[in-house]
Amino acid sequence: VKTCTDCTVYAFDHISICIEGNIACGKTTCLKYFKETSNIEVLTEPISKWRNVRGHNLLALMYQDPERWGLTLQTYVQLTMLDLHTSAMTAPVRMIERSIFSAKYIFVENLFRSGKMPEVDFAVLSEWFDWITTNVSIPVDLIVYLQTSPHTCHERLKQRGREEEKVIPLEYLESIHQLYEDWLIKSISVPLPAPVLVIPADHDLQKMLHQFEENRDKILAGS
Ligand code: DCM
Ligand code: MG
Repeated sequence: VKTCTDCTVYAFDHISICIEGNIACGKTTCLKYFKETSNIEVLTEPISKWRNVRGHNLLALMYQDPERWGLTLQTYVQLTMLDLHTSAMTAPVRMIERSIFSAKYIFVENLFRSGKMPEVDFAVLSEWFDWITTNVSIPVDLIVYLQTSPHTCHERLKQRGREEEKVIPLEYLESIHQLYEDWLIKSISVPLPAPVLVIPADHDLQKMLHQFEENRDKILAGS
């Protein structure tokens, strides 16, 4: 392992993997498994920041009134994800929960398409996103898609019982699912930043851990 302090040089022989999937699909379980069984850097979604921006719970505000707070949350999500992607790597392999890409292509897109985000808000977020992805290098080598049915996610969401998410109906998870499928499976409408490895994720924990084990070399090689 090289211990180089020059990040631009360092980044080239490093691997970044994004774990993608619907809300409560099992991303955290996947990240936890790899964190515990390998020597990689694991970056989880900065949800604690979204729940506490200088004392404001922006995630809760967004779920209570998406028309009013969608832009505010997604602007902050974009900033915090950019911060994750551009932070100096602490190991040769990095695994990130979601990405700045899914924030835009899935969550912002969903707010807009469902009529909960005014077109001008969508335009401003898109301008920011286009500027960032044109001017900042965000290397992604592999996307791991934990593919679930919306129904499974709905059950897991109820089980984990995150307060802000109690208002999420099955239809919301169905819309998010559809956007994920269009992006990562059908590859329509928006570009793919990296190749996709699909892992069926409706199974119980034991089977999921087994599948992570089976795919571990492929995943950690970023291919
Ligand atoms: N979330 C959001 N917008 C994003 C990313 C995430 O509204 N761009 C929300 C969806 C979930 C929570 O944050 O309520 C993340 O939880 P999970 O990792 O299980 O999807
Ligand atoms: Mg999570």
